[in-house]
Amino acid sequence: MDGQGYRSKPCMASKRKITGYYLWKKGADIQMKEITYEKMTVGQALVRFLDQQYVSLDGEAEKFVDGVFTIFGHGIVCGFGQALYEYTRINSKEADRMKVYQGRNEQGMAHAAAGFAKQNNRRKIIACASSIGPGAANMVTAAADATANNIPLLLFTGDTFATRQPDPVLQQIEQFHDATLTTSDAFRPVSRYWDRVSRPEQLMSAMLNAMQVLTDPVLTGSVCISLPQDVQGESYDFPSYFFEKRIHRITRTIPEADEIEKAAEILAHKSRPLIIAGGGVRYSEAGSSIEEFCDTFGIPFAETQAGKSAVSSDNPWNLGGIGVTGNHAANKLAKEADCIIGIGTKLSDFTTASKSLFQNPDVEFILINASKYHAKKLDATAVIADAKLGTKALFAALLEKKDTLGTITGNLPADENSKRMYSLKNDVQQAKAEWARIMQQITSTDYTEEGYHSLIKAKEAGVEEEFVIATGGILTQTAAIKTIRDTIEENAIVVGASGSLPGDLQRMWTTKKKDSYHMEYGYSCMGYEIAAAFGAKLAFPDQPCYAFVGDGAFMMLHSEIASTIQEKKKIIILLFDNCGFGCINNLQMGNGIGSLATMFRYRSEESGQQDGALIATDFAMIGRGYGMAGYTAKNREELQKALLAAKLEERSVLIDIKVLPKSMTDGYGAWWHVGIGDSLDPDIKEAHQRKEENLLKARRY
Ligand SMILES: Cc1ncc(C[n+]2csc(CCOP(=O)(O)OP(=O)(O)O)c2C)c(N)n1
Repeated sequence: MDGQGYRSKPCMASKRKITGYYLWKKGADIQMKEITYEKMTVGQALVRFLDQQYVSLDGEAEKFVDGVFTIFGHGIVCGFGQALYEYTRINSKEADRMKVYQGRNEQGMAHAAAGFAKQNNRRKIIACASSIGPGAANMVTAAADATANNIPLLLFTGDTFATRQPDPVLQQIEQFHDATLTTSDAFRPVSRYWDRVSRPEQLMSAMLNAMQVLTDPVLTGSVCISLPQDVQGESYDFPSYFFEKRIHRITRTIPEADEIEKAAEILAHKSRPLIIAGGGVRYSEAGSSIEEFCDTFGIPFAETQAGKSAVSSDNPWNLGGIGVTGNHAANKLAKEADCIIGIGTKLSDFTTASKSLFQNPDVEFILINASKYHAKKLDATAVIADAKLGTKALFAALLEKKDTLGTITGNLPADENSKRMYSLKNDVQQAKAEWARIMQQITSTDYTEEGYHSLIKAKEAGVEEEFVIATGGILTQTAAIKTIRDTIEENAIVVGASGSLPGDLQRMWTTKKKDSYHMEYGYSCMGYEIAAAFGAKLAFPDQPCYAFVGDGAFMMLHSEIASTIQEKKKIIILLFDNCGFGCINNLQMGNGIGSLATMFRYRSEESGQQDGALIATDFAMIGRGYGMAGYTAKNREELQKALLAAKLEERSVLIDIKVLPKSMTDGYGAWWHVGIGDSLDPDIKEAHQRKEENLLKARRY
């Protein structure tokens, strides 16, 4: 609403609808506007408010709240649930009316909502509503996940009675030292905004604050609004202006001229710069600005997990994934770079190789980020700005200095200094060619009884032979990924989060279509994959959606398969079964520790330990049990056939891919800092010493 207003007391003309006056200041004039107050419950007011929220980025307004995901239970089904029931029926003729989705597990449904928001580049959400107690507690993990990834997630937790009259209610914890504590309080540390609506009138400020946080590019994450169940059903005279259509503008922070000048001055004197494109590039839709920047100045760029697919892999300056899960080309150039320009990245330990990646003694950092917190990391020269506006401003400032630059190329005339740029171009091409050669090698190997060498060296003796006997699988994970990339649609959205797959995909996956790579690697939460693939499919029903998931993560959470069937939204689950928590087994054994509780083995009667035979699971049958099409692939041909058949299926599909343990990619020139202690065991001692040596190379902050 424009102008500033205040309201007079409502006159109690009618029991249901009452009117009052709103004094409206427009310029110098004071205008009087009649306003209506409507008596309704908190639940009814909330639903009506949600349906009137819109967002706009660069001027285009779109509806923000697509619907509500819920698993009803006590504390949510009567107040809010009743309101949803009424509202979605009354408005049933409207094309964009809010929908109600049925979850199967509260964590799963909240991940699906986060996947939906991420795939919509944070411009559309599905709110989630849970019952009190365990229903709410189940969403805590998903709340943390969304906050770590800066994804808007709006959660309503049903809560105990504000009046406390029936306490203790079913599922109430009852903390003796603090009567105000309930399960909803567990969301405080994982939410960007937290509130409890203990009186009906608090709903208004709570929801306005919630919207402001959800639509702020810097703050966005989880918002938890706790709704005591009695308050949801209480009535109040809500003013009509609470229900007016609101357009929340997603702001682009404009860079300060002096910050840009400082950054341009540093960059102008560098000859081996490297850009790191993070998630901010995706959300700000800065991909083409980065391309223009890199083409013009001859600067290569690398992708973080969240930044991948903002620019096509075909761009000659795109080196691909960087860091611990990065490839040879990106990590090589990162080590040599004399200037790192981080755009929209929070520089996680995976991106910086635990701050050890940048080894050029002259390296300086320029960080463009809408968040001051992230822009100031690594003691960088900060440009606090939206990724797109910051990149464009730096581009313009650098053009001004074109006569003194060492890296000019593209549309601009070459001069003496441009020789340095040419050497960089050669280096980029060479590094990429070397990585392509490695890729060719690692994707063309299958298991053979003799002469087979796994990429991961630290392993239990004979584990591959055992695996072949247990499952019949002879595929390597790397060959499977190549087969998938070669077979599936170019516009397929691939979703992942945990295990060894994000690493392999960041290194190996190539993208042509914008935003087709959907990786949750801020929290790397097992269980996100399938739920979020469903969310991505709800967001883009016309694009094929694939969930890349390990057997461990599948077993942890796959409940939303049932929701994909219910909504007739086809997803294809690519399940990589290596009979274990593979990446953790690698981490364990790679640090000199023996294999313990990371492979899926029977408990042996002789040893009393879980070191018996590998446990084979028929995951395709589980898929079929849900009503999906289920395929098993034990070699490349079977995998390719299954992928082609999956394309033709109308329903969701699960392909159970039996991939050899230890056949994922290993590190390519980047170290990851994990807390390995000293030990008398020689293997662990050696790992500890390696850590100490690497620590010497790492920056301290
Ligand atoms: C909810 C959750 N619990 C634990 C972890 C720690 N963790 C990360 S990867 C992983 C094992 C994943 O195994 P799997 O899904 O089979 O994938 P693989 O490593 O074999 O490719 C574990 C336990 C996590 N990331 N998320």
